[in-house]
Amino acid sequence: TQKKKLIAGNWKMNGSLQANAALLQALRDGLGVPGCGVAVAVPAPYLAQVQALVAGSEIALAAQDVSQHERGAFTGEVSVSMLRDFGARYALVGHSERRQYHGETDAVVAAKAQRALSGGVTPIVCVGETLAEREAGQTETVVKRQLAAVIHAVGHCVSEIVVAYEPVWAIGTGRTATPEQAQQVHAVLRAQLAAATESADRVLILYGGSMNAANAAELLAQPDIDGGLVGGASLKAADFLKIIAAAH
Ligand code: G2H
Repeated sequence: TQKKKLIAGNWKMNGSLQANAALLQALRDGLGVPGCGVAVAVPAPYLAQVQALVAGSEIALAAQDVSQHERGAFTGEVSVSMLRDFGARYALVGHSERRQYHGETDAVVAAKAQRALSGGVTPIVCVGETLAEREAGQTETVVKRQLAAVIHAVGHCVSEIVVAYEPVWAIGTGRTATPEQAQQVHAVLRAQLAAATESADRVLILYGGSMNAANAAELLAQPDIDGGLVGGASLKAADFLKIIAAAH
């Protein structure tokens, strides 16, 4: 495909004022003119800091979550208009850690994706099966169910979302899906998108789960893998830059 790939770092709950400044400086120094889109998903308290650190660069700002509500009595939540105030272009939605540890259901994830879109922030919708689900042969059923909820909620805006396939058993475990395993699921997701929009080819489907400098190129060479959502390896500038360089 000719479309520009996207490499998004997901810092998760890591970082500090000092570490963020050093990481962004190293990224900016090494980035040049990237052949792909680049984003960093940072903890909410650092949005303002990182907005300033990426200003004038090719690096886009992303949040790791967004509330499904517009405003009001939702203690601890961050709204899409708040993200917009700090220049966030993307928000992760439904990361497996949110689903697993914070009880986010398909319905909540779908509502968040819809809220992000209507507030002008592109949701990066994460889907993926657990090891037990894969071993039970349910991979396709699970990811299709997760994506279907979002497609239903966003209606004709489906071509504006980004999807990230993250097999839960590959997250932070050092165990990556093989390029063939990942491609197989990406093709299923592409077909599901194609049934909902004529622009399915334009939708970026990222792979996430222990993507690193050594395995990125072969994953990104698959026809339906349009980029990466990178956790651990996005915290080291040299590794993240290598992954970016592998995305053309
Ligand atoms: C999957 C990924 C980034 P890691 O969660 O979202 O993390 O690359 O550390 O597996």
